[in-house]
Amino acid sequence: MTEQIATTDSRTEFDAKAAESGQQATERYQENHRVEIEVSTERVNLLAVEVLNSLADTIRRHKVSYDEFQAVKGWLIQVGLDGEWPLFMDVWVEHVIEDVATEARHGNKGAIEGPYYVAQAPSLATPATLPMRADEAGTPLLFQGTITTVDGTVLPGATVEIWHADSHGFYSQYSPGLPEWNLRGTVIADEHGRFQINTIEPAPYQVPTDGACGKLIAAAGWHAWRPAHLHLKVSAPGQQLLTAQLYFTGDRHLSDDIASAVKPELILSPTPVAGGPGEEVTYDFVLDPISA
Ligand code: MBD
Ligand code: FE
Repeated sequence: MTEQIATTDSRTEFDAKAAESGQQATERYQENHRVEIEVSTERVNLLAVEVLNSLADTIRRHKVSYDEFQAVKGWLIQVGLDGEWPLFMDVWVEHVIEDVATEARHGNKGAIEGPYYVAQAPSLATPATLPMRADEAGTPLLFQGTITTVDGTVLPGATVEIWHADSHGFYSQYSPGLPEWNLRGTVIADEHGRFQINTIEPAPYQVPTDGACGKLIAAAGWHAWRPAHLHLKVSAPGQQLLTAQLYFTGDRHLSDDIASAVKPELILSPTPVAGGPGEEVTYDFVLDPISA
């Protein structure tokens, strides 16, 4: 008389589907990033006219056909159905926004946030070990450094939010089968502004090939890869939030990141830990003050 109720999701990260991570990223945007801003009629008119005019120029110059127009319409609809607008915007547009937003900074270079940030990851004192599976694969990495202002003052209690893919290139909360906070944490620096984070080295990330963005990539003959990276948000009272990514020397996609987000100042060169299995690297963050 007892009914069997399947309560377990037996899928693994390798069963990740574009539409599933897309739907997650879309929901996350709607929860955390939705902004209501006042933009003047003049500015909306200026920007919308300029964007539409450059589209018109391309259509006329290359004599885009009716069939091509209808195909693009169908593709745009599919981007939405797959929930891939966050992915599309962050891969192909955010890098320019980030450059413009941070051009006046004197401290650390930043990089795009991307679609997979989750706020409120578990808070960890330094020295910290990120939440990970008991048998988490990958080269152990000790990532450490100091957080200062542009004039060299250390920032005790500064916060380093860190999130990254696992050694197969999957992010927790966007691929099935991973513990909720796997490889995500909020690390609080000590009284000298120092942090130590034990984690594993992520794998390069491939944009899902089975969704609308993947279809564009294949149709255009591009590759779908980002170099391996750590994502970071570094903050302290009175300082501007730094959103950054750090990459690894020797990665084959440093020079052709599909998201155009690599900067030379953001490349790490870890060295083997003496007598240990993993690698270590020191990288110091310099934050710009919030301007008065
Ligand atoms: C990522 O992990 C990422 O960092 C960006 C920018 C886009 C897609 C996936
Ligand atoms: Fe990423």
